[in-house]
Amino acid sequence: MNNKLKYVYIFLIFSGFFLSSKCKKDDEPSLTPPRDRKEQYFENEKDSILHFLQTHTYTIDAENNFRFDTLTDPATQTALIDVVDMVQIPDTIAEDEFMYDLYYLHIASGTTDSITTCDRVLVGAQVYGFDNTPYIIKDKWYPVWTSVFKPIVAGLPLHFLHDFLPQFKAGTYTEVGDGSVEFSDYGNFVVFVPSGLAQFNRAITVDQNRYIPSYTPLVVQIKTFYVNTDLDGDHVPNVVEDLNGDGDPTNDNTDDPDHKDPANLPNYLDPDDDGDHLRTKDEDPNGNGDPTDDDTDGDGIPNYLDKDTH
Ligand SMILES: [Ca+2]
Ligand SMILES: [Ca+2]
Ligand SMILES: [Ca+2]
Ligand SMILES: [Ca+2]
Repeated sequence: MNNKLKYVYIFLIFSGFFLSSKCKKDDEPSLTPPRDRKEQYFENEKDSILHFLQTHTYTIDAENNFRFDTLTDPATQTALIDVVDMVQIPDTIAEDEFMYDLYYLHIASGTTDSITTCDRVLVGAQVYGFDNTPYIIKDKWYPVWTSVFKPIVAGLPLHFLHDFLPQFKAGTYTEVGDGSVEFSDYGNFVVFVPSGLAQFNRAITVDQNRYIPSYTPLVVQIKTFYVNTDLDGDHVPNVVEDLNGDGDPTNDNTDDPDHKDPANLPNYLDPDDDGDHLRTKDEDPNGNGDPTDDDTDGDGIPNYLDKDTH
């Protein structure tokens, strides 16, 4: 090794050393291991959620917004605990599996289209701390899209909504002249969410730099304004494009079953499902608007999924 090379070599070793020691220092906070999920729920959150429901009452205002307040007169006020329902939701991340008690207030079921696990839903969302801190600005019910199969609302992962949203229907809307719409008759519910079913150890920014802190249960209100039941517009509903029926439309791809082409879209986003260059909605010889009931060669596979039949 000549001197010049040696110098470069030593420089690289040292700069590498300094870089790695610097990185280590910067990364240190994230090296704190996350808390034990089961302990966090049973020791820090389960009782406090129950206590919150026992000691708070609520109102629903003219805009169907949920507000909670301290229960001061049990003779005239309704305690939340007396009106909520509860479902048990498994923790799918912890090694030692356990169940969360997920309490929710059913306000309205919705009136129009049913929601399936394969759809995308336009929701309004409000998120509060149990101390009434709003994490999304109050009265700002701007609609956000979420997939039911991978529900993330305003940056907050809420996977339990996968099984929850299909209990509700969408609403109706009217155009109000300035290009915006007003929603009514939608599904509406409030969930009292343990942090393990939401942000857990992450602090999440949701609205104008408001931070949802880690390890705190949340009050989440959801309104199901609108549902898109046919995302690729091919006249086959998203839920019917879930061919293996596992509730997830992202893993069904007729013209690329072995996932060889990353650019090939799964059926729920693919307007030509069998890749025969005739659009699915046009593989409808009986012309009834439903491509699923046309099987020209009688082989049990509808034309829109049958590459050799149009
Ligand atoms: Ca599927
Ligand atoms: Ca399709
Ligand atoms: Ca047809
Ligand atoms: Ca075909």
